[in-house]
Amino acid sequence: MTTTALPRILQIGRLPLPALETELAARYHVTCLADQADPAGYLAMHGAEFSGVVTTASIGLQGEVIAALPHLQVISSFGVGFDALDIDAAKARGVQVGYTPGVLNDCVADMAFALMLDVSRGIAASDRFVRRGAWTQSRFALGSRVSGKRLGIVGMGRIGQAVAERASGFRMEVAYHNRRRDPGIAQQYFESLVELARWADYLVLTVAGGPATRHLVDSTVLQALGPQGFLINVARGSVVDEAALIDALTHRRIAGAGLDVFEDEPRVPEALMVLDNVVLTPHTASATHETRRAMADLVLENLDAFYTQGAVSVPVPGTTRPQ
Ligand code: 8YV
Repeated sequence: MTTTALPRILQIGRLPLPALETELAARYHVTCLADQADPAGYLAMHGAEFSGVVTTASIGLQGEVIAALPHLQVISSFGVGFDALDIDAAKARGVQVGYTPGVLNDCVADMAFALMLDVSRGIAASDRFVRRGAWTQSRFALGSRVSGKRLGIVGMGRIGQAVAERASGFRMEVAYHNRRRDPGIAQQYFESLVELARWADYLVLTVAGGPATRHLVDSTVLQALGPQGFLINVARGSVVDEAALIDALTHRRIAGAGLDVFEDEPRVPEALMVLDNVVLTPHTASATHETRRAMADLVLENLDAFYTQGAVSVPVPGTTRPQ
C-alpha cells in the first residue's frame, strides 16, 4: 500500500506514550493538529481529508473540531474518561467512538491507596523533612493510621471496585455512594453522599466526570467529612469544588487530601501548593509503563477493528447504533 492509500488520521495533540505515535504512523497517514502553525486554518483547509481521529481523555475533542471533519467516521481515545469528548456531536453524526476502559483499573486503584497512605502518614512531607536536614533538629509529626478505618467510595464502578478490593488487605470497612444502589455490590450503600462523608474516614472519588458530577463534592460534603477525614481524588478535578476544598484544607475542616486531578490542569492553585496536609500528583494514576502500554494497544485495536471490520472493539456506551 502506498502512503496515500492509508486512512487519514488526525491526531489532536501529543500522546502520553511516544511509541504509540510511531506505531500509529506506521499503520496510518497521521497528521498532528497541535503541530500545525494555525490549527483552525489547517482544519478549515484540510478537515475533509480525515476519516479518523486519535485523542486522549485529557485532550478531548470539541464539537467544533468534529464539525470541521465532514468525513469523520471513527474516534479512538486514549483513556477511560470521555467527559472532554463531545459524545453527543459524535453520536449525532454516527461517528464511532472507541476508548480504553478496564486496563487501567489496577493502577488507578493503586494510586488511590498511594495517596491515602501518603497523606495519612506524611510520606512526601517526611521526605521533604529528611532532605532539608530537619531530622537532626526535630521529630516528624505523628500521622493517622489507615488500617481498620472507614473507606467511602464515590462511584462504585470498575475502578471503585478495584479500590474496595485493596481495602480488605487493610481491614477497612467499605461503603459506597452511586446514583443508584447496585444489587451486585455487597458493600453498604449510602443514598446520600453527605451521609457517606459523615460515616467515612476516607472519601475516595472514582466517579466519572462531566456535568452530572460537577462539584458533587462541595462545602457541605467536606463539612460532613470533618476534621479527621481525608479526601482522595483520582477521578476528575471537576467533581470537587476546588475553592471549597482549599478553604476546608486551609482551616483544617478536613484533615487532608490526596489529589491526582484538578479543576484547571495542569495549573494547580498556589493555595494548594503551600499546604502540607495535601499530596499532589500530576494526573498520573494510570501512568505506568504497563498500563499506558495496554491503553495504547486498545487505541490501536479500536482503530484497526474499525478500518478492517467496520466497528471499534470497545465503544463508549451508547455510541454504536443497535444492529
Ligand atoms: C489518562 C485518564 O491520564 O483514562 C482517563 O480518563 O484521565 C487518564 O488515564 C489520560 O487518558 C491521558 O490523557
